[in-house]
Amino acid sequence: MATTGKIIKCKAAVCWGPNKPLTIEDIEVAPPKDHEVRIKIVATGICRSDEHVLSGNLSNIRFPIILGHEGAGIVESVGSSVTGIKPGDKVIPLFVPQCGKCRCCLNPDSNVCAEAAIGQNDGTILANSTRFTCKGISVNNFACTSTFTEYTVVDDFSVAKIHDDAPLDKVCLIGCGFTTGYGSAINAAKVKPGSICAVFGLGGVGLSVIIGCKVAGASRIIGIDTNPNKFARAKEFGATECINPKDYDRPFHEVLAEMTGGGVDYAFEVIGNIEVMESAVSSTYYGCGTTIIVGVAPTSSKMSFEPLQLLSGRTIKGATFGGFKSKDHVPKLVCDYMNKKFNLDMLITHKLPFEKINEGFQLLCSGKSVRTILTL
Ligand code: CND
Ligand code: ZN
Ligand code: ZN
Repeated sequence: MATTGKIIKCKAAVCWGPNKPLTIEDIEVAPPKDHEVRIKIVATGICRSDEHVLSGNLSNIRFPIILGHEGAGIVESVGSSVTGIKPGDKVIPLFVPQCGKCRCCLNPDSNVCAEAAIGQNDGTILANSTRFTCKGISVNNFACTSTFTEYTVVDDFSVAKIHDDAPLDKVCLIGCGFTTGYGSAINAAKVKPGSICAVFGLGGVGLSVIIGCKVAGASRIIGIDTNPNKFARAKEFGATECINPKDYDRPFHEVLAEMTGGGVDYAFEVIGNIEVMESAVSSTYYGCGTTIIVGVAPTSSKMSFEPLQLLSGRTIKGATFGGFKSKDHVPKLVCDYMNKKFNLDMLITHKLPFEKINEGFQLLCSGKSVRTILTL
């Protein structure tokens, strides 16, 4: 391509610090180095985890930064030593990389990657540097991906090649929301047929948990949200009933215990709220209930529970990206979507041009949207 090996000037939404609107800036994107891939982003979703950074909930972030971790695009150029990916390929950047070599990658029971620690904690990856510059200032990378930009550069272990015919404005949700929720039910919880599930939080990730619970054959899926406007869509996805904790003036786990003969088999926290996490644990059946923490809680916050709650057989666990090994599974999930094994189109409530990104965040914060897709 004409741009290969050159700096690309393009637009990006730069986050200069917490509690400030994103600003669309002219940035420069350096060419990919060894083992790196430069991607033209075509579509990206807005996930609550991006908003957690904007609102200052995640304090280990270095600014300025380009957020976004749920995108899809087309490879513009590749650095030396990159194999299996070439210019023109459709790809999904992976916020959980899969290097294939680290202790996590080599363990079939883990899906995180030791390489991600570099990117997530200090705002860089790419050999501890960044390829973004704005007004002469170097701008950090977010979650190994940074999709709120026309062009991004990622490591080759942080990108999956997908089917040539994949609709990028839909399958971008396989880059986070859909996969995170769906996998939390089928991989992390391993929901059993006939079981009772409770899903706390009915946003894009929570609705995807419902898809997974339904596929796994749960007999009851109880959707829980403080915003009753979320209930109709949750029922379309497969929730058998929906309830609002605000409608009760007693501990919510007591309400769920009464409804379910003592507690649910699986409780999913898909909000990022410590009190809800504690309530979710208490809502599970004492003898065998499992709680899956999916929501991202503020940095350094702590949840508490009585150890006795675990001695009777409860389990508490968490999952990132739904427990899927990213490079292996993202291409397959894209094909499954194209073969209509599941439908994620209903997660998309809004579409906006990239320049209206702040409007997209307002729709999320006001509870009006599930997923807004930005097109670039
Ligand atoms: P979104 O904000 O769309 O959904 C959250 C839902 O929770 C909304 O419908 C709210 O109305 C509801 N809610 C808020 N407070 C309460 C409450 N106290 N009780 C009941 N309901 C409430 O968020 P999302 O679906 O995009 O993301 C959900 C969480 O998942 C969020 O914390 C995000 O950061 C996290 C996440 C995790 C991962 C992972 O890999 N584990 C990846 N991406 C996002
Ligand atoms: Zn996400
Ligand atoms: Zn690894």
